[in-house]
Amino acid sequence: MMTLTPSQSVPNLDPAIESIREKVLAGQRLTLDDGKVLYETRDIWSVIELAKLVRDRMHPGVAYYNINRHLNYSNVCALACKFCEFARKQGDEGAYTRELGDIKEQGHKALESGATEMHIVGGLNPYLPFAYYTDMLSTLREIAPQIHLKAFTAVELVHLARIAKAYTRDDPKVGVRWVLERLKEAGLGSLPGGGAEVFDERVHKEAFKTKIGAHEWLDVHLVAHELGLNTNCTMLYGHVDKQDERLRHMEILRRSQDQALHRLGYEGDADGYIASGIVESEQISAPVITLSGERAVLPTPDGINSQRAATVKERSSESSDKQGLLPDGRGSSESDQVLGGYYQTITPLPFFPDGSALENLPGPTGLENLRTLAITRLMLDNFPHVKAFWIMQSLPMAQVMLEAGADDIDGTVVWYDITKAVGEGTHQETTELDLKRAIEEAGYTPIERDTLYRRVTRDGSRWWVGD
Ligand code: V47
Repeated sequence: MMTLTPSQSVPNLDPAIESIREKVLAGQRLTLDDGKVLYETRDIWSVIELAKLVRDRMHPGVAYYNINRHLNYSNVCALACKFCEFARKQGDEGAYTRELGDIKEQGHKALESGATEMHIVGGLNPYLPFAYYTDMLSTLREIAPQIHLKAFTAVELVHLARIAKAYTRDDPKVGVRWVLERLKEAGLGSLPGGGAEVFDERVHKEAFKTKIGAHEWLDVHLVAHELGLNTNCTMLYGHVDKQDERLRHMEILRRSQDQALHRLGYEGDADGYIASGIVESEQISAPVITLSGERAVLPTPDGINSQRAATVKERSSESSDKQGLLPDGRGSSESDQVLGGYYQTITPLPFFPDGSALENLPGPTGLENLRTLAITRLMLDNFPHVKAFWIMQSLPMAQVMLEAGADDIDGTVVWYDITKAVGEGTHQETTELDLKRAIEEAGYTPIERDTLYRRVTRDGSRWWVGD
């Protein structure tokens, strides 16, 4: 037998990864035990390589970015989540609430800067009436009808149902539906993914016990999907959470996406892997739907690309593998339809301890961030996109993230008040040139997208969706 000297040996090559590699190549759903292996292996580069393989299969050769503005309308918040450094009580130093005039100005600035999206979130301000929110949206809609308004996290929407007196304990979904319908009429285009944190009762109690829990967060997104609104989601990790709790968070989200995609007509695998012992996901009856295999057709808001779907149908008749396919008759040019109502993207958010009540904790390291991102890409096999939010990672790190599972960088941002990786103050801006340079240098073609991941084309100050 030949013995390898240390310099000839290949470090960190873990045979336990091999069975996972086979599943990934076959586009099969990974189990929570697989996730555990991915977290525990010393061979982090294989984890990253697998995530890149999936990311490249879903988005060959390209990475997305968008030109947007974040707007935090108020930091006054009734809650006191331990991880949050953003919230203030009314009258505290630094507490603010933007007047409608100020919001109008932000709308004009967004318009002038060519932004395609405004991302609007704030604290649970008990002093603002429901009309403030509908006025905010309709004012922005009037100023800039072309700009997509992605606004309000699930916890804000439950708060809005309460202040609008539409909330009932028996079925919170009813009040949330009423609120979302009003906001949609006022111009709401989609929901951001904030406030999910980590879906786990222990973490919830320890870090954000007065905030809504997993059930309510999921219900809000379910109602939004039923109303045809696309939504995003997040995972705020690296505080009091443990790795197995993150994996369960991912399982709950992918089951929730199974449900959304099934409603849109996707077939799936009725015998696919479903983790046991997780109340939130066991209640979901949809089959397992994966989109990470070679033949999967990603959902788009314009319906399924008919040419690609036809190829898929042809191939599917040759094969019994039906994962992630639309049933017959969907996706033909006659039946192309708007396919709203699913999760578009997950943004993993590393915890920043500074200024929070958990400031004694160290926060996650760079390798932990890359590993968690890669595992997120691998576990969330039915999420079309994984986003690198450079504000919380830095732009150089966001570039590295494109190699480890991310396919999208959010965005030009301009002002951001919640938390940030580098720099002081709320001015957090990068240019389109910097985003494109970061993407190109990583070996991808940059594609400017709108909020719904449609290609944006520009001619001077004009922009439109499509080529
Ligand atoms: O909801 C709060 C998190 C979120 C801290 O959907 C913290 O497209 C780290 O949700 N350290 C806001 N994170 C950001 C967010 C987001 C960002 C970009 C894109 C999208 C999208 C969503 O930040 C909050 C909370 O989960 N957060 N405090 C902290 N100390």
